[in-house]
Amino acid sequence: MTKNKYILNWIDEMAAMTKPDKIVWIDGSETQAEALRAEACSTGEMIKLNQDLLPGCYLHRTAVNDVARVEGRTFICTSKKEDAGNINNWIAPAECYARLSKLYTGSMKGRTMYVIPYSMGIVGSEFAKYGIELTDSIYVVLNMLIMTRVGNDVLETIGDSADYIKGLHSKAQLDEENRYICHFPEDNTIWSVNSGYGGNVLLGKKCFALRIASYLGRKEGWMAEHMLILGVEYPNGETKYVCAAFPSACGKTNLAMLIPPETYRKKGFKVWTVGDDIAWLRIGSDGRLWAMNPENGFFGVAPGTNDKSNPNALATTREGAIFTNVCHNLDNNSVWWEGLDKNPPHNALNWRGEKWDYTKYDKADKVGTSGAHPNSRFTAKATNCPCLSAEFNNPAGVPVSAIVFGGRRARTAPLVYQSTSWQNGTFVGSIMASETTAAAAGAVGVVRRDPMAMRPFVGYNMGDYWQHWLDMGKIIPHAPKIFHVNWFRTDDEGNFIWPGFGDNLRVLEWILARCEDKVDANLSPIGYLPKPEDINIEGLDGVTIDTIKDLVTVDKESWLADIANIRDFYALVGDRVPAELHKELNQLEARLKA
Ligand code: GTP
Ligand code: SPV
Ligand code: MN
Repeated sequence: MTKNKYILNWIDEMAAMTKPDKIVWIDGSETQAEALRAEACSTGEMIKLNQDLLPGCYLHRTAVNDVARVEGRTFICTSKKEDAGNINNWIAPAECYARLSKLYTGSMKGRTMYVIPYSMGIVGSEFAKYGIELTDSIYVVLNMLIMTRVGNDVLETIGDSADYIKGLHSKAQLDEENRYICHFPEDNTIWSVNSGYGGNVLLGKKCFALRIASYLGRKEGWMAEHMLILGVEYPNGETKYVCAAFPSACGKTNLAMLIPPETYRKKGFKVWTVGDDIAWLRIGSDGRLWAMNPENGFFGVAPGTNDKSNPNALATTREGAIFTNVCHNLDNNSVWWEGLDKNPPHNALNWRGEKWDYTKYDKADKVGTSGAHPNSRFTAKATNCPCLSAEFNNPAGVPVSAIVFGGRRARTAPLVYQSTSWQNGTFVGSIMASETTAAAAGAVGVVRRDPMAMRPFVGYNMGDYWQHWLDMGKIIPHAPKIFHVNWFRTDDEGNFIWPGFGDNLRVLEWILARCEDKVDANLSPIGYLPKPEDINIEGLDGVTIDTIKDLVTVDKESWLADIANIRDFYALVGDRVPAELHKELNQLEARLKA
């Protein structure tokens, strides 16, 4: 434990409000974790799966009304409303503390309060940051044990300091109407109440490592981004690193763990995973930008994960994993989800825990008829991942050659293009858009602007965030090049044109060749497009040079229609949109009209 007065006083205060029956400190030991798993199984909170098929694996179901992040109930509570900006929901801090205190009062009665000291990053390293999460959920404890670095060494490293993020979580009554995910960046505090789901309650992840960290990054001169980090190892043994920001459920985990196509494997290409969701970026003493993954595990989308699409992710989940809201196969006490294989279990419970009839599956009503919820997830240890980078535990991270933005766009965005400068790349990030997914509550498939894939995760004013990007560009001596990709263009029948997954390496190869000036490109109104013959299609079935030509065409009409939408969005972000970005937008429009 600890003698730290700030920590002890804060826990006393929180316990006086929530009134738990007892307080248990999580020490990161396997003995304690195993006892908690047993307790969760005895109450039905978790189900122990077939230990021959899935050793150390468990199933958990959340409440039916609590299956995704709730952006409408997520708040940035800065003293001034304009510091949170128009894109974030805002409540004045004093009012928010008062409102939530009522909900927390007595919310842990009859329950245990667990104290989880955790680190984002390698404990004791220069770039690590620490948090303590108080929670009344064993499920949260067990997930945090996988997703972060937990234990007494964290308390020792915090020492007497007040420098840690104070996180309070209570499931309370899981009342949807009173669900709040609130951030107080000026107080290093996160309060979450009435949810038990993923990003709402694993406070180290989106709440700390993105919302609070982005705020700290702006103050301290670094960046916290919704980005995967991967290394491409060339046949000569050299490895180049790429960071990519795609919105939730748009392919970060898949790209981070990609398996090179056969022709690339034969030549000796390998891809290594450093992170699949969050990157903390800092300028190294060598003048390059370095990326570190603050997490210790993966909280990945289950549906669609299979032996072909992502065998590395599947392998990662075969031991010590927690599955949330997937389908329970009662014949062998294992798990299943849509897209795992073509054999849905006949004797199974759906994600709600009801008897499931796979013959009733209806694509038009996935939530109502699927075995696994579309946003069902696995929580798995990074160290299980067969393609985990040797640099995963390097506290400094890895040097970044390219930053890639991307989203789901059925039409407008081409397969890949390169920005013309850091400023133009920041603009490209700021105008990103994507069709919404099941990762957040609300309608699915609606195009919305999602700058840098950070719309739900920026802990301050979006305009100031863009200004921070521009400012960083001015002080990184050897900045990465910035690109945009879209794996999701569809034909008239709605089928994806680009095969995606492992074949995305073909696009990464072009991107990295551009970073080293090894390949030419065509300058278009939106930026540099590949010459179609420079995308390697060797060994690809059904993709010809004409397919690539089609994928890299820029339809001026749909881009001009987008410009109007971007203008509206900039207006919504408001008067802190940097003048440079307005200028970039006007120039883009002029080029498209020329
Ligand atoms: P979060 O964990 O929510 O941040 O999501 P993520 O960005 O890590 O997304 P993930 O890799 O889990 O992919 C989500 C969905 O996109 C899955 O259903 C995948 O099958 C699908 N997907 C990923 N990559 C591709 C691709 O290259 N092409 C196509 N067509 N689908 C893809
Ligand atoms: C996302 O929604 O981007 C996720 C899952 O990575 S959650 O942890 O719920 O935010
Ligand atoms: Mn994510």
